[in-house]
Amino acid sequence: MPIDLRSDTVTRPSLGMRRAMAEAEVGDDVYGEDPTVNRLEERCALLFGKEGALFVPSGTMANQIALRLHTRPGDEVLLAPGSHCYEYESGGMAANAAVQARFIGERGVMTAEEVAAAVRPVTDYFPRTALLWLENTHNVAGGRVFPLETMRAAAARAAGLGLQCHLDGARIFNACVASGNAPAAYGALCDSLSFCFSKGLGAPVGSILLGTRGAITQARFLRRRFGGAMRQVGVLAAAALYALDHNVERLVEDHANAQAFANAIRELRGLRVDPQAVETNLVLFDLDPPLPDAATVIGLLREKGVLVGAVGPRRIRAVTHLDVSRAEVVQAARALHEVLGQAT
Ligand code: TLP
Repeated sequence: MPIDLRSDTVTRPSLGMRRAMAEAEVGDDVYGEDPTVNRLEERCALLFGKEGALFVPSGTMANQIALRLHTRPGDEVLLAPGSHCYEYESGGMAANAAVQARFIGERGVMTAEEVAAAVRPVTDYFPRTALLWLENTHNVAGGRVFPLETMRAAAARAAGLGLQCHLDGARIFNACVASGNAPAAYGALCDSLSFCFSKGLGAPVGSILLGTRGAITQARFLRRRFGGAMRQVGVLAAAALYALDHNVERLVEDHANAQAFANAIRELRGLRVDPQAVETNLVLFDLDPPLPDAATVIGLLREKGVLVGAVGPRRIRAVTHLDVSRAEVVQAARALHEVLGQAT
């Protein structure tokens, strides 16, 4: 088996999780009759202090539904450059919600002042600024944790200006564990929030969307329209419940492993990595010439049984997760030394 650092999405359900899935009590969730799904939705809503929750197949679907909930065609959405819903959802913002993006902030974080400055006056020629979109941790910013006070202030200013606010919390538990903030602290500052079970939490499938009771009723309708209404899906909800019980606190190990990886590669000549910028389980590093580019290094690492991904022509991302140990992370760093011809 290769050491797979491409993403935390690559984790496989553990034996314990598979057992929980096999034993799950199920029913037809389209009739609202799957007791395991109902239990999961209630638990998540409670955990984040929201009225309602909806289990959906993917983080992308949660985001796409959220965009539809909070906007009308032609509206403008304020979001940080590189946000997942803009970059990696196959143009869904435009295709599904028909909205346009306005980028604010830097490395995934925006201030209240930046929000206020970007909201358009109401006229008959500007688009309507409808939604503030937050992402925490921020993927393209290298798993950065959005500082809670800054986030609260940005969201409060947006609310004061009549905007809705959604938090793409695909990796919200990484943010919680790294910062010590409770999930409800994030739930309190936004109108809706989504997070994924299928990343660091180790479940095979599934994300959740949280919001007001009214928003979730509407979201249920949109999920159906997007083809995401599922039947005896308690088998997947059981994996998600298992993940909440067993795989949240252990995220600190992934963060420590990411830190160890960054430290182990930081003295490589021509490679730029900032271990201090590694706050959670993502490590970004850049390769300066004369080092080979990202595609070449990825190919060479693959030959040594190490998988990583490119996020730019000279930028690589390595992600730690519950299927890679400290020893494997150290081995991956050693492989990188070798392929860059700098083994000691
Ligand atoms: N991110 C994936 C890829 O799509 C890039 C990854 O490997 O990191 N929000 C954020 C912040 C995400 O990072 C992702 C997945 C999603 C949403 C979408 O989740 P899924 O893949 O379940 O649709």
